[in-house]
Amino acid sequence: MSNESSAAPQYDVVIIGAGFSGMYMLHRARDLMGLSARVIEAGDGVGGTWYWNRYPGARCDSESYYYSYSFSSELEQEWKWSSRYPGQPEILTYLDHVADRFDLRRDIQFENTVASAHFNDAENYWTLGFDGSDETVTARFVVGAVGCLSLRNTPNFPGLDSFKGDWYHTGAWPHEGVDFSGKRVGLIGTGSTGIQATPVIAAEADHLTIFQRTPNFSIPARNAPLDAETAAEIKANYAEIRQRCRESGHGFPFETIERLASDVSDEERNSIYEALWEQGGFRFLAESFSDLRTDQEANDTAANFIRQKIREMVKDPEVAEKLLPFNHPYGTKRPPIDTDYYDTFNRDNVSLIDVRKAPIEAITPDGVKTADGEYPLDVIVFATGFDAMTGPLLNIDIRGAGGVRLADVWEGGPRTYLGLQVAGFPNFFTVTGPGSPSVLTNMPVAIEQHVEWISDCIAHMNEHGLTRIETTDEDQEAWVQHVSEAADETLFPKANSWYVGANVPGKSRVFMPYVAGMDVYREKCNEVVANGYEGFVTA
Ligand code: NA7
Repeated sequence: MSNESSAAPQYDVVIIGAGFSGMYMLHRARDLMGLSARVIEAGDGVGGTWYWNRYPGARCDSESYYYSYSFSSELEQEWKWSSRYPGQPEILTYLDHVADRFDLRRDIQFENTVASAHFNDAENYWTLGFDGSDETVTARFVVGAVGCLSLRNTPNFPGLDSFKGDWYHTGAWPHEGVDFSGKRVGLIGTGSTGIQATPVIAAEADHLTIFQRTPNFSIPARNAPLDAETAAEIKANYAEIRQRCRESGHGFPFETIERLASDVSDEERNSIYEALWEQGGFRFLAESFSDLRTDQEANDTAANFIRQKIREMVKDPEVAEKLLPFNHPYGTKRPPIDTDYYDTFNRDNVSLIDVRKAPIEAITPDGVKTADGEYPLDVIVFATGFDAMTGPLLNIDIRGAGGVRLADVWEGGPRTYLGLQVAGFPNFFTVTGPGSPSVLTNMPVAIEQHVEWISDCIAHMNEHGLTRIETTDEDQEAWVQHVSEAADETLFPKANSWYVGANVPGKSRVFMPYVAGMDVYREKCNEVVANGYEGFVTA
């Protein structure tokens, strides 16, 4: 690949990834701004996360009516969601519909994986190269819409190659599905994915063995069909619902609660938790008390409530004990929500293995070997998550001004200004990058804000005849510091979560998302613009 060409770049904008972010970015750049734009996508269809994660039980933990685009009122009025939480197939059908409705596919290059992105410092454009091809694409601007959870984390257990059965990572599930009937299945990982997959696999398999390293706090989802009356009410009030999402701290249309856990009696607190437990979903965290993620004692009240529920739901006290979370405050790892997760441990064909006590040592030809035994299996499912937030970008050989490698700049953890740009990488924007509220938010809300900010920035540059925009080291360092201080005011850093990169051996421990809230962040981004793109240098 060459960086030397002085021909005009082929595109105004090249977008990496055709998920929620990339699709909207394409629509804005091409249809609303009249720019030449191209999306490069590794898969053979749109959908990003929802294209790859086809595992049994895959479902969104945000409710369908607000886990969707808000940019087109026609789209939101015409689309019909079937249930409270949309399943993966339905979300993918929705995204396929969006691709067709806005005629996006003609500008998406499928089955191409971006391997490199190099900046031409003299002429201010990027050249992108692909895996297994000599083809290159050039663009004035690059938008990394690569997703936060798209680079799979498959632990490097010795012997995996020798396994005689089949193994799968939930994040690259076969399109034709997997038949578990009559099979002895092993599932490694009890994050949101493992918790969703467990009941569905258990119902089909001959036997399911779950290998758990860390028990989690899971809240019932209470999924149900979305009845016609509720759907009509949502549609009638969509403008207000969207407004509430945009103005909220986490992109949800929930009620803002100012009450502290210590403001109420034990009895009242318990009945608040009980009512939210019955309602199901993220409201348990969002609408109970405002200090659950900042005050350990407050957190303990919620954690103890959930532990008691687990004890009540799981009949075998020894199994229940193993399922009790013990090493992180509630809500400091991504809180899962579930359908019948704990009940599944009452089935005869399910066993739970604690691999914290006796770690997995190897995969053998016949199954999984831990420090205290071997478990014969026909199928192994890795629900072991992702190299989150930084992984998908670092998986590309990104070189900025002067050939500086992103991998070197981020060696000690991600450094960004607003999660939108990295100093030394002009004209390269990231959607929901580290340093922005991102994964702590209902994602479409964070995505739309970023895509709109980036589009407006490019429009501003075009209006003013500018060809280069880059943040400064100084502004970036101040932002990195602020992101870190914001996290330190909370309980988040206490957990070994993927938010801090703890799930990937050797990854620098840095709290990556910005915790202060989408509302605060949105205001900051608006201020940056009002102050003439403060923190950026343009030319
Ligand atoms: P997560 O939340 O990262 O969960 C991965 C699970 O896999 C978690 O229980 C891990 O245990 C476990 N894991 C990872 N590596 C190992 C090894 N080496 N041995 C045993 N167990 C291991 O990923 P998910 O796919 O569930 O969820 C990702 C996000 O998708 C989710 O947060 C939502 O935002 C949607 P650990 O907790 O690290 O001890």
